Amino acid sequence: MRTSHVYHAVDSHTEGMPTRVITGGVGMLPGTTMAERRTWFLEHRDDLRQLLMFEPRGHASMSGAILQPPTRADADWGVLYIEVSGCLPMCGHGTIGVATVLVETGMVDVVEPVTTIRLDTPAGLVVAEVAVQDGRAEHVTITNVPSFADRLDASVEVPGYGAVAYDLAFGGNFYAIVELEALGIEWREDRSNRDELLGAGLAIMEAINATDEPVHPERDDIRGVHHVSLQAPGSTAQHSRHAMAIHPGWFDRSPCGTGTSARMAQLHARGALPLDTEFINDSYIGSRFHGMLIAETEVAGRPAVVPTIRGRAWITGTAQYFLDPTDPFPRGFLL
Ligand code: PYC
Repeated sequence: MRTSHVYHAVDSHTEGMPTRVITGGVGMLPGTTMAERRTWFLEHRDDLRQLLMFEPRGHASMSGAILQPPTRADADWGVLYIEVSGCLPMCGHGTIGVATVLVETGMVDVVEPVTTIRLDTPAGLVVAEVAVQDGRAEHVTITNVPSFADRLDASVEVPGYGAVAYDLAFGGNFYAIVELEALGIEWREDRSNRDELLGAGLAIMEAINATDEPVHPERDDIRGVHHVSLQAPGSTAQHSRHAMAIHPGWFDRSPCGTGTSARMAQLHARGALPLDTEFINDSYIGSRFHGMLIAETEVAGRPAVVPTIRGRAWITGTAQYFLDPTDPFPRGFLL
């Protein structure tokens, strides 16, 4: 065995969606904020993201997080989200996975019944309250960054689908929210038409980005829509189900924490979801997050809300990932 680097990982899944938490081997990234570190990493170390996420160490729907020392005094850990698509500013399932790993490996001081962890993310400070019993992280509630509806009742011309009606909301990433019925696509419990759903989601995000790319009003490093939430028939402001199509071509297995935040911001802007009211969001595979809006706020003068998301994660293993100098795929690959 030969390796030029060893990367230490604790693998987990949050309601079905993997989070490979890199606990060692990367070192401290340059940057005075996690947003700067994200930009630096994308420019200089995208090879490392690909090594850790792509095949043969990962797969086409892989997701993870690199732990860092925080860049702000009020945070316990810094988090850089990595996935097959790039580096998200914020990831809800990833944060629930990170908080579970930090507690169950003793990387934070564990307090029962609730351990509070303050995470420095590229999108801002995110607080995770971990319900702990006998050392086990039972569930995690995150208080996400301010979320807002960017546009309601918008329409975009999508090749093959004509004019598609959508709402667009921000919950740490931008989400286009589309009713599946309006697209004329069936919801199938056996997911046998997943290619059709994915194709529609990718075509919609491409059309929106080409004609009216969203940009965060305070952060021009957060732009573009790479997630389309396809709402199942019967979804309501109390209980929704969706398939989350993600660039470049996969579905979130979890109910998507930032997507749930965006959905709640959309419903609130439509007057359908008041504060302090439970919202249940189910994923494409039927796993569940519980959400709640706890405050109203503003982002660059726009009405916004503060969402919380509750979900569960499980550690699935630990690993050391190697890169042999003769490995012909130092950046991995995707099929
Ligand atoms: O949980 O926020 C989330 C997320 C984003 C992409 C995949 N999961």
